[in-house]
Amino acid sequence: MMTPMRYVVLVLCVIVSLHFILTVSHEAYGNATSISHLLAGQKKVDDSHYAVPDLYHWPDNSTYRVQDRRANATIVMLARNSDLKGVVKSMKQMEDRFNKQFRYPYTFLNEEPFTDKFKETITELTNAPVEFGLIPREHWYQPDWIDEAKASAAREDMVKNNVIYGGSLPYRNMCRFNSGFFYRHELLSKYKYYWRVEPDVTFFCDLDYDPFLFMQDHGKVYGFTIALPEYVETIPTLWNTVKDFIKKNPDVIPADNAMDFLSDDKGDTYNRCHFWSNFEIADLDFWRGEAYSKFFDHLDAAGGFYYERWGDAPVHSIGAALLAPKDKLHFFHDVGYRHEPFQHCPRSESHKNGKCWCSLDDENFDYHWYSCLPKFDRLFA
Ligand SMILES: Nc1nc2c(ncn2[C@@H]2O[C@H](COP(=O)(O)OP(=O)(O)OP(=O)(O)O)[C@@H](O)[C@H]2O)c(=O)[nH]1
Ligand SMILES: [Mg+2]
Repeated sequence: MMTPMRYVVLVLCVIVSLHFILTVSHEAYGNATSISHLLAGQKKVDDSHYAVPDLYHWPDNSTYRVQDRRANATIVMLARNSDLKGVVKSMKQMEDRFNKQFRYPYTFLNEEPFTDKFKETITELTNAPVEFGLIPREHWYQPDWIDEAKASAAREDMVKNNVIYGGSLPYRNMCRFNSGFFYRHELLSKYKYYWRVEPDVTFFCDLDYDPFLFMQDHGKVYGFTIALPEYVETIPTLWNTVKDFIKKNPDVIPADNAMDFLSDDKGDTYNRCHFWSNFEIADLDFWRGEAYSKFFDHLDAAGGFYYERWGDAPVHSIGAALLAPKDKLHFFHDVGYRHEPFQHCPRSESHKNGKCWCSLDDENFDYHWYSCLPKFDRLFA
């Protein structure tokens, strides 16, 4: 063989060997370079099994109509007065893309009273009813039984390690409130379903069906749009606490749960996958039920909301994936959505039906190497 040819062969061999080693040793690399992933990049993903039946969709000419059949549901936003600008951005889109037709009531919650300016600005944006609620102190602030010296040492450590929101006490209050208290607020007690919305999000597509009725008719308890792994530094002892709960409460865990979304080794370790809880359409009664109440109390008693920085996203996700049969979880593939820095853009027919303005060519997180959606897909494969 001629010398230059030998080099070419050698380089090719090194590349192939490296690819093989990385595929075997790094699951994320393997996923990202797999044939199915590459095909997904070519928009060939079949998402038909996530489709919402035609009978839920309203034809185009039926705008501004409040449907006869309605779910008992609210759109809920936790916000500070200082979040107003981002709240308005999210809410205007919510109205234009969906709620102008459906007129579901809004519920705003805050641990401080909302200002008149906040309330007036919000109520101008919609014809739907709006309620503003004050969060009871005992649902928000760090409980007395938390060892403050231990908690503040943990915060300082996280600041040193550049953990996002690692030094923030309000952020921890917010995560604990969203994990275990929002659904107990008196303004939410009359509702069964909610759609959680955050400031500064983007909705890319028109939604011409009622997602709450879909949830209700199909017995779904939790709906999401984006799934990804949690930062390991924020949850060092979360999974051991969960395993302890499983051991003590086997009776509340259904056999057909979604453990394989959470763990790659049948529950021994947590793969950190969670549904991104800044978007949620879910059943309040599921959180209020016996299983999740026990689950939340168990986690809360361990103190990890303050001694670490447990987020409501992994807590809700582990709760939903563990305590509900897997077919009660729903991927809202037809809701085009962005919360910085990730977005989900509906594919194929849904993109056209929703008149979506997100591009499918880039930025779609679904089959990005960091996405946990493939693990959700595999639950039903
Ligand atoms: N009332 C109140 N709401 C809060 C507080 N902190 C956060 N929130 C709300 O809780 C939700 C989550 O907070 P975010 O700051 O968006 O947290 P995040 O999504 O993890 O981080 P970002 O990337 O900053 O969006 C949002 O709806 C906020 O408006 C707080 O101290 N008080
Ligand atoms: Mg946010």
